Amino acid sequence: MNPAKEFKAYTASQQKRINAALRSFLPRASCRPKTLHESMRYSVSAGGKRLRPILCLAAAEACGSNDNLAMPAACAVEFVHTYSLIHDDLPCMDDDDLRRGKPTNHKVYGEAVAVLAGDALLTLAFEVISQSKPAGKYTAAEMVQELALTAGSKRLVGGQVMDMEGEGAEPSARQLRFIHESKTAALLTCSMRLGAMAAGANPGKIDALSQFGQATGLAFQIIDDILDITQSSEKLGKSAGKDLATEKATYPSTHGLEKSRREAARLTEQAITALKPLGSKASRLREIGSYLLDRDY
Ligand code: GRG
Repeated sequence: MNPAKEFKAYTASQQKRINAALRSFLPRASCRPKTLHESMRYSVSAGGKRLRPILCLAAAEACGSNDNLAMPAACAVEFVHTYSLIHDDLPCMDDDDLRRGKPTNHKVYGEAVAVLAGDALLTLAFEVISQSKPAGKYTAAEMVQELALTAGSKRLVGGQVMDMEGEGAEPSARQLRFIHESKTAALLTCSMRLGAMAAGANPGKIDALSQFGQATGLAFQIIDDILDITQSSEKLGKSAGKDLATEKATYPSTHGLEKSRREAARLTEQAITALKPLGSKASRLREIGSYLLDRDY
């Protein structure tokens, strides 16, 4: 099999494992109250690249562990991510009606249920990660804390508030970087750290993987903003062209497409260099980093 085909088969097989695990952690759609559980399952199973759980499992593998140990953490991160998408799409936030190629949660279930489905997914994430059985010196409680710090007011939620407050005004380069670090890179970095913690990795490896997560996360956001300009809604499964329509300041709107591509490539190179201490065990992560730079959706 050629390398591109092999990588495609690897991601498809990881997505399949992750989807099965996500389903197993979610309450059944028939469980009372039915509408809420249907709504949670709707957004989780609507699709999505499963990038964060794939990274979490690959980080555990890069630390020499069986990646099954990281599966509860991988699913917890995807639940947090899906909650953030449901809430971000609400009329009081980004107000969108297309996500993962389907109508957004509130368009199907109404705003109140969408808010509550997001709340319940966030809570479920902590129930699931608390079931982790890490291999080495870390405890499940430390993994819970890692996820809580990432999802909280200084990272995910804080980034969202900074983003909202910046609307209509041109954010400085520093502000834009803070928003990208908090809204995007923090959860990718957390995925890496949780995979490493589940594997019982030493601080040197955790640091290397965190650097990879941070740089890849910033590159991921730049590429996301480029795709918003260059791709169709159909291809992306979410509304394209929104940043231009709402005059939102992004890396490409400030620096242009070419400079943005160069910056994403520079960050990806930085991310891959950070993996040096992990040697050949990190080859999947290198492939994922390169794939994310070249992705078209
Ligand atoms: C706490 C409400 C709340 C929001 C936090 C994550 C977030 C901030 C908002 C979601 C919308 C957004 C533009 C986030 C930036 C990160 C990003 C590009 C998310 C999309 O991730 P993909 O492409 O999505 O991995 P899929 O659908 O493939 O999982």
